[in-house]
Amino acid sequence: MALRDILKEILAAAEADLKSATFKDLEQLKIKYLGRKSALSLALRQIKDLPDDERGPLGRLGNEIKQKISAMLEQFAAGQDHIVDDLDFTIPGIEPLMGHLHPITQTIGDLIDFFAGLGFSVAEGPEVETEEYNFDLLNIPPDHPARDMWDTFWVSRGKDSAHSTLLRTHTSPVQLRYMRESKPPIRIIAPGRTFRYEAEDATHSSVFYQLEGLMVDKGITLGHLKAVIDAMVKHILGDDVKTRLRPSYFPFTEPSFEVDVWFEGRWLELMGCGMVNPKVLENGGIDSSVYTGFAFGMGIERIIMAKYKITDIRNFYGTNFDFLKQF
Ligand code: FA5
Repeated sequence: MALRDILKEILAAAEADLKSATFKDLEQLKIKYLGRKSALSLALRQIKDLPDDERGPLGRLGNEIKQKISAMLEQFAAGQDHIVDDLDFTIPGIEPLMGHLHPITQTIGDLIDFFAGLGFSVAEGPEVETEEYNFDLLNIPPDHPARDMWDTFWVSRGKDSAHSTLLRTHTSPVQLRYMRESKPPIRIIAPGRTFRYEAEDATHSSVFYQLEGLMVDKGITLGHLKAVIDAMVKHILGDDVKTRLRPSYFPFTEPSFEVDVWFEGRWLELMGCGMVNPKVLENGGIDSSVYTGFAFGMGIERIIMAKYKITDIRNFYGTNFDFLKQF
């Protein structure tokens, strides 16, 4: 076959191949038509041996065909339709990293479920609280030394304690907010964030969570308080946990106690508790000659620390994924 016809056939074959090609054939077609060992390259090599009068026209034709095929391949490569045709968007990609609830949130959820089983519902109060609710109504007047214990972050100073605000130092103000809105029998828990201006260390954070509990009814005694706390602590820490009830003082309970748990060779304070001071019941609009009640306020991080043997509370507020991933 004459060289001219061979060249024309190569072009026709390239056009036909490209018509039925898909994107993944591109590399093979480049090799087939433009590669060093392609029919086109062989033909072009033969041209230089032709007599002078044929070499010129055939050389030009050969180059034109080569450029045409290159242009066709480039155009084909640029055709996005072919690329999209070949992509399967339903193939699963790299598995995304799944997050989960923070251990504090998990524990609050667990405690809400536990207390729901005992007939307690959940109450809430504001994190920016008035001085009146955080202190006065809880029987902590302005000159009371207990205020030093709960040195705090003030937000605004108003004309009186009802108009001065602070970041609440404990969840106990929720007791008053709830009592003033409802009548006994009362059975609530109030989990939430609390704030104290204090030096941080392995067991103290200036932002931490408490879970408040309040039960008010006729005939509530210290026995009820002990039974509820015992059941809660065993629910979280297991039946073998070693705890102690230690006499203490809070202006809003009488008598008052602290509950400690044995942790890493020492007693770790878990919560304060006691029988609601009659003055506080009256401040909540409840007749203290008819009703009695108990209350407690537990540090949520502390009970998680005891459960998982976490020795530094600051882990809860960091972004150390090795720590957080374990829960
Ligand atoms: C109170 O806050 C009382 N409102 C508790 C209470 C409620 C007593 C109802 C009686 C009746 P206290 O300051 O002891 O008490 O704090 C209670 C618990 O919060 C502590 O036992 C501890 O578990 C936790 N806690 C206190 N301060 C911190 C802190 N800086 N970081 C982490 N946890 C803390």
